[in-house]
Formats: sequence, structure tokens, C-alpha cells
Amino acid sequence: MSSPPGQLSERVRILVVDDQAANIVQIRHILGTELETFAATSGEQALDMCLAAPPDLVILDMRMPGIGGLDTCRRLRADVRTQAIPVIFVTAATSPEDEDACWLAGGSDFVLKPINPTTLQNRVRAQLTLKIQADQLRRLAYLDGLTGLPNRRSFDERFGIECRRAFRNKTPLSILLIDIDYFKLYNDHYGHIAGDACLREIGHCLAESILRPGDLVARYGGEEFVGLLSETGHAGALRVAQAILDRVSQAKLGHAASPIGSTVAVSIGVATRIVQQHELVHEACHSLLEQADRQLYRAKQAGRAGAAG
Ligand code: GH3
Ligand code: MG
Ligand code: MG
Ligand code: MG
Repeated sequence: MSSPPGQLSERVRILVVDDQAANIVQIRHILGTELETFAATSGEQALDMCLAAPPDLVILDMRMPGIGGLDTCRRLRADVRTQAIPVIFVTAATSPEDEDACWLAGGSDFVLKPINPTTLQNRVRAQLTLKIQADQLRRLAYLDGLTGLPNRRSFDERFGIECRRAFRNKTPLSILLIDIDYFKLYNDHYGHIAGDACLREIGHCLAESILRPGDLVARYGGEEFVGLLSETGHAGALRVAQAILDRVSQAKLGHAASPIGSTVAVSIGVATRIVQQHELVHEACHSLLEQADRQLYRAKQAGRAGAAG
């Protein structure tokens, strides 16, 4: 079958799950070779594969030994890492109760055995089209269009999640507020288009400096960025801040109008806290950001191109 319209450059990957090898062979044959298909013969194996490398679509047998199709689907829906993967159930069960159960478990569609190849191909195409559109919307909603980094909305959502996690685990949480120095003068000197390119470069430097899985760097707004470092104490956060200062300095982006040097530099405010029992989590989040903002102000007052915290 041909790919759905609007497909992005990566190849579409479909996971076919059935306890009977013959059914897998038949489904893969119907889908053809243009789409990349791979197979699992149990719910357990399918869940592992979905976590390791989420496919664009799962075609799921309803009745299997071990974790059945319904439970597999429920578990996919319950995990943020897999909840957006569409699932088409394939089953010989024809009762209305069985069909209801598939939808209630979070199925996106339902195809009966024996499989009508045209039906399966069209259902797959429809789900993939929806998936691609949903991915595009997610990208628009959560990524900054200029730098490609997560945007303020991404940060706000993750910040709430990480604050609650830090509170539960009694682990420290650190924030870095990163602001480009004398960026107005940069724009005035080089123009806004060059200014945009500079923002992209700085975003790239930050993404390279904040690499630990679970950490986040986002464009906070304008020429300000924010780093969210989970399970990181103050000393660790200051080390990351220094790594950012070094990385930006190594990039040697010319800034002929800068009063403090010939290249673009940033100032960083660092704040850390362990969320205490008696505090409301959102108040702790708020005060952590305020603290980072105060430290950023101190770094600016201290002459810029440095970190305070
Ligand atoms: P400071 O060292 O105190 O931070 O000075 P500054 O000039 O960097 O700070 P100020 O807040 O005065 O100016 C920020 C500038 O960032 C002004 C604004 O035009 C520019 N800016 C914000 N967003 C963008 C953008 O998306 N593209 C470009 N080119 N410039 C932007
Ligand atoms: Mg079966
Ligand atoms: Mg600013
Ligand atoms: Mg600035």
C-alpha cells in the first residue's frame, strides 16, 4: 500500500502483534513493503518494543495468551511515552460487547478476521494520516518555531511534573535562567535576521550543554532560555552553568557592538531547592523561578558573561 499524504521524511513503522505467526505473515503481506513492519508475538513483547522505539501504529490481536490485546492497549494508554500511539484491533470476536471492549480499552479502530485486505489497508492509512497530523500539531504546540527547542508551554508542563516528582522523592531540583547579553545591541548592529540566527546558535549551544536524559532546555521567551535539571543539587547546577558559559564562549559568535567583549555571551541565574513537605508544590515552583530570576539579575549586575547562584 502507498504511504499516507503529508508523511514526514522518516519511514513509517508499524508493529504487528499476534500470538499466531501465520496471522502476522498475512497482515505484513497485506500492508506490503513500503511501510516498515515489525512483529511481536505477545503483549509483553509488544509493550517492551513500544517503549524501546515507539512505532507510528500498532495492529493488535485481541485474544492472546498472557497479557491479552485489551490489557496491552490499556497499558499503552496509561504510559505518557506510548499513549499517543494509535492501535487498530484485529479480532475474530464479533459480539457488540467485544467491540465495545476494544474501544473502551483505548483502541483507535477495529478490523474483523478474516481480514478484508482493502479494509485493513484503508483503516491503516486513515490512522497514519491522523497520527501524522497529531504529531505536527504537537510539534507546533510544544516546540519553538525559531530554535526548534521546547517552548514555554513545554517547560511549564514539565516543570510542574518535575516539581511534584522532586517533592515525592525528596530530591533537589535546579533551574537555570539564561539570558543573552546586550542582545538588543546585537539586533541594532546586525539586524533582526542575523539576531534570529544568533538565537538559533545559542539554542544549539544550550542543547549541547544540557544533555542528561530527563533534563530540559527550553526557550522561555525572547532572548531568554531556561534549563530544568532534575535530581541536581546546587553544585551540579553551577557546573552545568559553567559548561554553558564555556560552550557559548567557544562558539565565538561575533558581537562587535558589545560593551563587554567581541563575542556573544550569556548571563545565567541558578537556583536549587528541595521541595519541603509543608510547601504547596506550585508555590515552590514559583519561588524557584523567582530565585533564578534574582540570580540572573545579580549576574547581570556583576558584569554579565557569568553565572550567579
Ligand atoms: P541585557 O544584557 O541586559 O540582557 O540586555 P539585552 O539587550 O539583551 O536585553 P533587552 O531586554 O533590552 O533586549 C532584548 C532584545 O531581544 C530585544 C528584542 O528585540 C530581542 N529579541 C527578543 N526576541 C527576539 C527574536 O525572536 N528575534 C530577534 N532577532 N530578537 C529578539
Ligand atoms: Mg490470537
Ligand atoms: Mg532578557
Ligand atoms: Mg538580554
